[in-house]
Amino acid sequence: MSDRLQNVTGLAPTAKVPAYDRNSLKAGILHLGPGAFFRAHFAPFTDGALAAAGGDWGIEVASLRTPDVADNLSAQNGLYTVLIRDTSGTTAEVIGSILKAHVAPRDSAGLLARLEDPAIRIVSMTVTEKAYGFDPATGGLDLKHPDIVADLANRHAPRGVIGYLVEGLARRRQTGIAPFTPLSCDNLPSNGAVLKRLVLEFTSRVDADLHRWIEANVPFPSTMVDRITPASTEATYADAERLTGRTDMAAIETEPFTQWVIEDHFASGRPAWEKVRGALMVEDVSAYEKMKLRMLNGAHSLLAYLGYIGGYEFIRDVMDDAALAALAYRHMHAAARTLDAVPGIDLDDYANELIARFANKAIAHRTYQIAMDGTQKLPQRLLEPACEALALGDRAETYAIAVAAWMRYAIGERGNGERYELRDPRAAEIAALIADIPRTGPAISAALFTLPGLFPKALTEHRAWSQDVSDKLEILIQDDRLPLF
Ligand code: CS2
Repeated sequence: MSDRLQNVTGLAPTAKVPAYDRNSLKAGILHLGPGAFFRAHFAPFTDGALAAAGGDWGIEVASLRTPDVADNLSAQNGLYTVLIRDTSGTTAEVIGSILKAHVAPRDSAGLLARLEDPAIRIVSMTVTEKAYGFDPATGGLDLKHPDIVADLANRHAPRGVIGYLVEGLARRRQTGIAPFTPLSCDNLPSNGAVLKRLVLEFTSRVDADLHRWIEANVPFPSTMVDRITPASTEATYADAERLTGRTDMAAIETEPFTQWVIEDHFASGRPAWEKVRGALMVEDVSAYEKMKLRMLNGAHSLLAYLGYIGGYEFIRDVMDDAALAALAYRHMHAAARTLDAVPGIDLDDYANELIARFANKAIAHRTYQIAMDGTQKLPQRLLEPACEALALGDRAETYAIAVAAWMRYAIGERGNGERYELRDPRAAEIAALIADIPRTGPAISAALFTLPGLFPKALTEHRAWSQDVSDKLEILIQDDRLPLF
């Protein structure tokens, strides 16, 4: 094993290193949730902005739960490698924008002190859909979410995202410090607006003055984020070591494509992200967000559920099946019909580009990884656009296939009797709903349609469409070998 990656000198010439002096860099951003996606997207964009335009925009990160990533980053002075893979090979870039890593459950007071520091002007986050405490049924705060319950009861000692943001803003208001800009980078539609609503609903329950102050002073820009990032494996660490000459336990791998569309509303400045390839600053991000969630993520979920139950390990394998690749393409076009024009983007070109990205042979993106957290992903990816498609008079058949595939996956058992874990925050509820139900399309679909808050009435009460789901589920239960639809 080589030495640990700890500085940028003496690395193998195959590693690209930061083009700025890290020693004089000061932190301006605190990021919650330093998972693989953040390391493939936000941190490299910020690294690029630092190289292009400088500024005190180094990043401190904080894990709100498990310490592993933060500990690995700390052991490496914040440095880590991004491997960019495509069929022509793999390149390595060492990213220097992370300066420090915190572990919230170990030192909550330390994290709160960072939130109070006037030097921190942006608090960004990639915490996944399920961490926000968002209730898809109401669009507002989920008062049963464990973090929300805990943080409402004990707001000065938070543990969840909303609790930390609110306590950080409250302290700044109290000491007369300008607010930071909260910046959500998760795959939720209007993620900034959703975050604002959650923060305001939370504060309206605990502090009316703070509520008014946030409403008047804190911008919540929305963003559309995009870069396919499989979970790191032994192959990631081995290639990072080969290309940098150092052991790197925080290395990640990703695709060449990268895109970030950001609403340009910041309270106290931002890095020069617009100088980096793939970044676009806009007034309103919603058209881009809907396009990406419905065309990319919707098709991804469709392929992940069908692929996983059909025995395909990776999305690239699913794409090798001509019928499934054609289905993904058909779904993208169906999704495109629900979209308004997106400035500067031709939706046919976008669909073709997505098909090529999904098929990238160098990216080993597990269907099981994408299948995770279906109850948190289905609404914005599939259910809302399905309602709109039906309202437009479409049959919405590819949506019925996707929902049937999710339901087949939700049974938690392959045709050969092998069981697997659902990996969904509502897994226990799902299991209870279908425990004593016959394994048939009509019975399982009827049961899962009643999962509180998930399926809009416009779908469950649409006779032809819900029948279509039931029929397709019956076929998938009969035959895991993925009959052609
Ligand atoms: C995927 C996304 O895991 C998933 O649900 O659909 O993580 C997807 O890879 C990214 O949004 C691409 O930007």
